[in-house]
Order: sequence, then C-alpha cells, then structure tokens
Amino acid sequence: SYGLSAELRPYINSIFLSLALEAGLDAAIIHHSKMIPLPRIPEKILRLGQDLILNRHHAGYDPLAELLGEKSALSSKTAAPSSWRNIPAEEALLEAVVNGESARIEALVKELLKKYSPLEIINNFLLKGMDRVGKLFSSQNLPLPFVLKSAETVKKALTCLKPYLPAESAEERKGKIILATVKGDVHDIGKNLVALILEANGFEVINLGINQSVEEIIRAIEKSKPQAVGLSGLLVKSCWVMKDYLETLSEHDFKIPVLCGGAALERSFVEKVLKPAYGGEVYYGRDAMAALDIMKKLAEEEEKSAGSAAL
Ligand code: B12
Repeated sequence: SYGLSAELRPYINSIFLSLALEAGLDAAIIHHSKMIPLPRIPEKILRLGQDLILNRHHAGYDPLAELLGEKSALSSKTAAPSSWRNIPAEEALLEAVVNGESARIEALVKELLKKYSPLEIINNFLLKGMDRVGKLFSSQNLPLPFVLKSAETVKKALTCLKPYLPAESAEERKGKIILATVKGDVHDIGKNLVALILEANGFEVINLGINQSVEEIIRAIEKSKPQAVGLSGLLVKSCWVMKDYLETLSEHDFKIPVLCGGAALERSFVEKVLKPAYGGEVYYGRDAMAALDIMKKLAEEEEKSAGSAAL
C-alpha cells in the first residue's frame, strides 16, 4: 500500500491481512493499532479493496481509481468514533463496547442511568456487546488486541456503574466469598461482574484476581474464613485446573462450598467431573445471577443452622 494516501493505507493493509489469513497465513508482524477489523470496514471499500488486491479489474472498472475517489468519504467516516456520533445512547454504548471505544463511556453510562437500572445496562448493553465481540473473535473477524480494547471498555463501564448499585453496611453483610480466576487464565470480566452483583446484594467479596494458584486460594481461605470460594475460568483447560484445585482442597480437608463458573464450563462437567473430586459442595454458576442465588441459599442455610444451634 506504500504510496497510497494515509486514509486508504490502513484499509488496504487490513483487507490484505484478512485475505492472507483466509489463504492460510499462520503469523504476521503487524502494527495492530494500524489495523481495522473487517466488520468496521465500509462494505464498498471492502469490495473495492479485495478487487484491487486480487487484481479483479476490467474495462470500465478500476478498483484503485474508485478507491481514490472514496478517500474523502473515508476520512469523514472514521473521524468520529461511533459512540460520539449522533445516535441514541443505547446504540452508542453497544457500539462503544464492540469497537472498544472507552473515551465517552462515563457520559454514556450516566445518560442511560436516567432510563435504565444498572443491571439492565449490564445485561442489555455491556454483555450483549461483549457477546458480539466474542462472535467476531471466534469467526476470526476481530483480532485479539481489539478484544482487549472491548474488555477494557466493559471494565470502565462497570467501574462507572459501581457507585449506582445499592451498597449495604458491614453489619448487614450476608456472607463472604473469595473469588479467583484459576492459574493460566487471564479472563476476569465475568468474575468481576459476579463480584459486582454479589457486593450490590450485601455480600463481602474478596477478589483475588486472575491467574491464582490453589496455594494462594488456600492462604486466602485461612486468612479470611469466607462462607464460599468462587472459581472462574474461560478456557477449556481451566475446567481441568478447577478439578485439580478441588482435589487439593479435599487433600487439605476443606469442606467449604465451591462455586465454579465461566463460559467454558458446563453443568454436566460440574456434575460428572468436579463434584466427585471434592468432599464439600460444588455448585455450577451459569452467570452472575446464578452465583447470587447460590450465595443467598448458603446464607439462608447458615442462618437456619445458627438458629437451630441456639435452641
Ligand atoms: C474478552 C476475551 C478475552 C480478553 C480477556 C480480557 C479480560 N480482562 O477478561 C483477552 C483479549 C485478554 C483474551 C485472551 C485470550 N483468550 Co479470550 N475471550 C474473550 C471473550 C471474547 C469474551 C469473554 C468475556 O469477557 N465474556 C463476558 C463475560 C461477562 O462472560 P463470562 O466470562 O462467561 O462470565 C459470565 C459467566 O460465565 C459466569 N461466570 C464467570 N466466572 C464465574 C465465576 C463464578 C464463581 C460463577 C458462579 C460464575 C461465573 O458469570 C459471568 C457473568 O454472567 C471470549 C469469547 C466468549 N464468547 O466467551 C474469548 C475466549 C474465552 N478466549 C479464548 C481464547 C482462546 C483466548 C486466548 C488463548 C487467545 C490467544 N490466542 O492468546 C487468550 C487467553 C489468555 C489466557 N491465558 O487466559 C477462547 C477460549 C477457548 C477455549 N474454549 O478454551 C474464547 C471462548 C474465544 C473463542 N471462541 O475462541 N480473551
């Protein structure tokens, strides 16, 4: 693309990369900030770019000449991120997540809080946007650095929402849980969402973070004496790491209830593999609301047994 205008070059290079990937490219040295994910390339530019690279021209059709004619349209199209354009805040937040644009996230969240509850914003815009990102990533239409940008945008939105979720005082706390993403796994959006929902409902959360070893978790249990432990993992291999952790906890005679969650985990795996590996209770938490239901149930049981012990 050398020699083309600064507006056109990133488009041509990105289209070239996508065609190379399609043709079997395994690795490339690229500057990711200069790449544009395919779904963000206007349809006409995409078609012209592909025709130019694949040499599909004929008498009366010169994709290069047509592309050069699109130059000014391109600079105005890309000038403003989608969340800044004059579109409803609902659409802008969803697009901001998909496009990983965090600059105006706080203003958008505040705007939407006039109409929606924090939970509605999380479910209808943040999670929906992340779901779209997941699909684009899976179909190889969104490179990893862009997924990270979207993840950071969601994190920023969750931070903005936190003060708007009801907080309960320490005396009203219903119980304590330790949350951790298992070793070898860096995904934490879902775990942090679980933390947010539990905190908003009166539970104390000790969020250990990502990449946590079972030894670190054991140290935290001994120090903080929680009612439960929550393990998160999004990679298939993390499900097996959870099994190892449960076995280690059993070897150390722990009986503390363990909640397991994350997109790669299935209820049948929890029933067939995780439960038999542990001497205490193992619960499958499909999402943050399921985690809340389990914690409420554990709190109720604890209250009941405290009541009967007092009689
Ligand atoms: C964002 C993302 C990333 C970001 C993570 C940023 C961050 N800070 O979290 C980055 C870019 C870093 C990333 C990296 C990688 N990723 Co990734 N990533 C994703 C993506 C697109 C979205 C995940 C997400 O945040 N979802 C939104 C949240 C809200 O949902 P959730 O996590 O499932 O959480 C909900 C429930 O599961 C549950 N839950 C979660 N935790 C817990 C815990 C408890 C206790 C309970 C009860 C419930 C619970 O409640 C949550 C809220 O409702 C997924 C695709 C997908 N569809 O899942 C791929 C995905 C998980 N990634 C994948 C891969 C392959 C990778 C990489 C290996 C890529 C690479 N080549 O390097 C690396 C892994 C690095 C590592 N060692 O972990 C694969 C995993 C494949 C597999 N099955 O093993 C996926 C599925 C994409 C795919 N289809 O290929 N990724």
